[in-house]
Amino acid sequence: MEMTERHFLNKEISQTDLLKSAYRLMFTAKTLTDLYEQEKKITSKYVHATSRGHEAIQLALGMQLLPQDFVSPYYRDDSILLGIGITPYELMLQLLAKRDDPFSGGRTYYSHPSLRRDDFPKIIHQSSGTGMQAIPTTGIAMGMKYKEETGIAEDFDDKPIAVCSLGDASCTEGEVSEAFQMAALKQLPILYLVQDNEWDISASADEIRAQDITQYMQGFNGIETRTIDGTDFIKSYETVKECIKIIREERRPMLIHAKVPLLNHHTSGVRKEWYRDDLEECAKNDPLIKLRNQLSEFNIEDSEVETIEKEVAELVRTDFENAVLAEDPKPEDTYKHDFAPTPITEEKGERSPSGKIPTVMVDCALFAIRELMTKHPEALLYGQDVGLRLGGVFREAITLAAQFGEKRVFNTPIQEAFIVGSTVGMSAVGLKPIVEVQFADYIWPGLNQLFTEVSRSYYLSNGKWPVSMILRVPIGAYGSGGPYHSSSVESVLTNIKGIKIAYPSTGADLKGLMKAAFYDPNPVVMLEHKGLYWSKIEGTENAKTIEPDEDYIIPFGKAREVLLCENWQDKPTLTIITYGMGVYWASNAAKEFDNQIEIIDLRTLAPLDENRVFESVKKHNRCIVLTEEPVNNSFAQSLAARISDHCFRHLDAPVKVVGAKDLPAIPINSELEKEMLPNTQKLIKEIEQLLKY
Ligand SMILES: Cc1ncc(C[n+]2csc(CCOP(=O)(O)OP(=O)(O)O)c2C)c(N)n1
Ligand SMILES: [Mg+2]
Repeated sequence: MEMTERHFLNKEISQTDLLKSAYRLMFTAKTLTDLYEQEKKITSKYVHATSRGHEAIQLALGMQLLPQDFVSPYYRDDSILLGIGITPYELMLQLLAKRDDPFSGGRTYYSHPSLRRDDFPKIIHQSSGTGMQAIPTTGIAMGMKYKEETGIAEDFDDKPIAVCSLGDASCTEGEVSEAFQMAALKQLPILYLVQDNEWDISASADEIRAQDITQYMQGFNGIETRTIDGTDFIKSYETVKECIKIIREERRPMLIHAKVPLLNHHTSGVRKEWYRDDLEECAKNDPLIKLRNQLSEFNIEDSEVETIEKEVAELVRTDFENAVLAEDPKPEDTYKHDFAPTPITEEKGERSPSGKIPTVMVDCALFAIRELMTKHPEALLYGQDVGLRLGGVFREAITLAAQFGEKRVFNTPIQEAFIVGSTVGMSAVGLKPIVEVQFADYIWPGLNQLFTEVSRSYYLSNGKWPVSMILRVPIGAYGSGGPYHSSSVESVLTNIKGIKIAYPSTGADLKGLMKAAFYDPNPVVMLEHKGLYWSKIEGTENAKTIEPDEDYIIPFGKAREVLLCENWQDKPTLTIITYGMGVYWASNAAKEFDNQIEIIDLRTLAPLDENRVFESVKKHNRCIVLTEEPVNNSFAQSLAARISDHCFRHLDAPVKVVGAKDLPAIPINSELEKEMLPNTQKLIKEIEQLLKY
């Protein structure tokens, strides 16, 4: 079977051959479902769901996709996978989480594909979060359109499309409507396929939605909808064909609402006999029986059908036996593909070119992005208010839209989830998205995408889909910003594995790290302290630096020595490990002491320059970890624990964490704000105490 079913795409195929191919695949899907049931003991070690009932529309889609297309199937879409040419053996390698599982190497569940093969449609990493594929996949379509509009698209005879498959219940999720909004607004080349089985595990349609997807779509101007019986293969095939043609040629979004019955369990773990009372009714709508009848109508001999069935049964059985015998991943495989290797490993270029006057930090970032966008047509910037009129609420993107045009620098709606998650798709089509959320306080709606999709893509696709993006996040308290414009969020971010995090404290570091972030194949969050942007706060003058030259670049994971303490003779000394605004509290406090303080600026929180930290602690035997965040359960506290662990024998005092008070928010009143946050004076007291210890 393998490739033959796909190859007809390149040829004229007769209706009967098409139906026979479809039947072979549909019978394969059923045989797999039956086998998984029979072999429950083996196959239910890991949870799985199958497409039974949904096969006709899924095959109709899978069989018509081209290698330049992208498709995002969800966990019920094993027939889409069969339709694009994935073999039962490959499917079962994932079912059993084997080492050669082509999607994830045994890391993720059945029918959670990711694929990057030349002659197959492409599949980015698929998570289990229902509906969460909508934003990344819409990001793919946005990337395709961007490439076409800026003249950097590949030259295909048939223009590529993106396809996003969704269950009906997932369409009630907020993130899905963010994706629809953007597809409609930007008229993106995407097909949404909604398979409506009227079930949301055990919740029925009347419990969870006020309208079906066809009605819902009427609120999205410019997404044309087709509502069909998704159990009829011929009808499904024709509808998919029509939609794909429109999208390829007219570059606009379409949605197919396919009504289907769910014939199998929700998943192997949530079984139909526990709660379903509609199974008999649903069985009347079995797509396989319908297709079998259509074969007869097209005068395909029973004997031919029986041969197909026999061949499929044999293939599935042998594939299963072989898959069971296939090797498991090795323990050492666990560690592969946490991050894609970055080419940036050394500091290069000129940090302080002569003849220049100091530049504020916000402009160092701006100039870094301007240089990058000049050099790289694949670089683009989007977020709220970054466009032509304002250039960002901190004017951090000012002039960029004027210089590079509104295709490359544009405003988005207030959709943090879309801003963050769309980068997965943009990166998959070879772009370098630089995006931003307006304030760290508003990263939360985007956090789901950052965690569920962005951070795990590379690891769970077993190294196939790194997400190269930069997320700029203005952060920190500055001049009575109040509870929703002051927060620090690094402890939450540093708990997300699979992303890198920079937190520079000077213009030169911001520029050098922005460059490194750009060339890094992994996702990077740039935390940019608002209080340092213009060096307006007393004592932060040194955040303003000479702007480094264009080639200047700083590798991640290299701390900066802000103040070295040498030859202190017999006085007690200590080192302050800090970042962001802490660098200035520490620098100003150090002036009150006579060569007793060393200051290390981490510059990047992930990766972390542990060695430099430990070296400094071992040299001075006393250490403060200084942060703007509330202390308990913070990044700083966990770093302090690591320091204690590694430097225990060298310590003359417990590692002290100095930070904000443990309260839910930073109050707006300036006296309350001052009470809550650390500052130079408070730090001086802590230093005095620790030096006396
Ligand atoms: C965000 C999220 N919440 C909850 C779940 C648990 N869950 C898995 S499948 C499912 C029902 C999805 O229904 P639908 O989208 O209609 O797809 P179907 O399974 O019916 O094909 C739920 C609630 C999840 N995977 N993701
Ligand atoms: Mg459903």
